[in-house]
Amino acid sequence: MKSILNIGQSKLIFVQNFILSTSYRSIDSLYKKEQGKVAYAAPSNIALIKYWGKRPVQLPENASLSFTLSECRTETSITYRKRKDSGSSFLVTFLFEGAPKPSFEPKIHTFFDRIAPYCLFLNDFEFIIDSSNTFPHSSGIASSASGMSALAMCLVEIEHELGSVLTAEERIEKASFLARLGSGSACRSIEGPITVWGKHDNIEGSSNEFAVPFKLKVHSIFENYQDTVLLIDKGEKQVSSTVGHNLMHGHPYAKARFEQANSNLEKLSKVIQNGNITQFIEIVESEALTLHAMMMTSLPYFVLMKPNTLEVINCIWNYRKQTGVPVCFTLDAGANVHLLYPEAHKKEVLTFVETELAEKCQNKQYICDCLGIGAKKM
Ligand code: 2P0
Repeated sequence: MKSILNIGQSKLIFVQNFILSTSYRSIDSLYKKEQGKVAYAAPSNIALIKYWGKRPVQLPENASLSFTLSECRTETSITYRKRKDSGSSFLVTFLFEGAPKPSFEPKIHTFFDRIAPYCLFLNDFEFIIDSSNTFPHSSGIASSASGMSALAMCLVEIEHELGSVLTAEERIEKASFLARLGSGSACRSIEGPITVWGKHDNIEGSSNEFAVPFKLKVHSIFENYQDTVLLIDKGEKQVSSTVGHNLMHGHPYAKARFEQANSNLEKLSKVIQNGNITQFIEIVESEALTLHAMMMTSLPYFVLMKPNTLEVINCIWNYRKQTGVPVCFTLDAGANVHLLYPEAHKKEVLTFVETELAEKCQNKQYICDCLGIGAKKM
């Protein structure tokens, strides 16, 4: 992407792939506003073709494809005010649900350091970031995707208010680019209902640097597709995703895995168009188990599934065999199970969840979600 960023009235900066060609920093009078407040809600997403393995900085080893969710969201507002003196350090206060959470500020500083070359205003303003999630605390649902995408949308909006001349389309692309630098999978939460991140020959416009919406035909069976998230274990994971990704360096199956993911994405892309649900189930469940197989075969090896993860998987397989209802599962980097099914089967699947699966969830908790359209201004 090539565009011109105009922070202020007269200075134009060429941006190629969001990398600025000059180290120009804005001066006081050039900003259109001195203070303001922006707010965005951004959802979580669930990968069907998994991203597991990356190169610096946050570039994926294979293309991934995800469903953007709707109900599991982070809502973030940023209040910004011009500083009297621009400094080399950032001035950020982070609030979680309205209360100060200084423990999160180092993460924000790391993120700001990384995106500073693309957001020239960061040192000239002070920021109060207030964030909250619509899903329960420590549910095992990663808030990094929704959190980083909401934050990225807010920052791009601030840049817009300050005078950036990026078009609406370019702003979305830039938000995905920035979100990726915060957390890889976050770039897939900006848009919906299906997005692809990572260069893939069969997906036009796909890029390693930001996610793009899946623009090919989507079969009606996938409209409003349901995701019931079964909260199997809400404890802290023993191994973070970042550590897990890094264990793919030198992993004995890495090369084959990256090729397999790209090939599965191509197959899934056809299935999304033709609605072949049997193939959909096969690809999606195989991807989930392969992700965990990569964890179990890395060094050090680790297991994120819990006994009830396997119990639930077996229940799903039995139920599908007995009833023919096309319900399948996928897994994130954790013990929770995402139950995926067409909206037409919602009633019977929720009965199945209540009667057989809820008791295998921690505190019988599960979250009903479905496909969504991505980040929204609040
Ligand atoms: C994914 N996951 O495609 C894969 C599948 C989890 C399982 O991307 O280090 O939080 O911030 O880039 O995005 C989780 O890893 O990792 C993840 P970083 P991220 O959704």
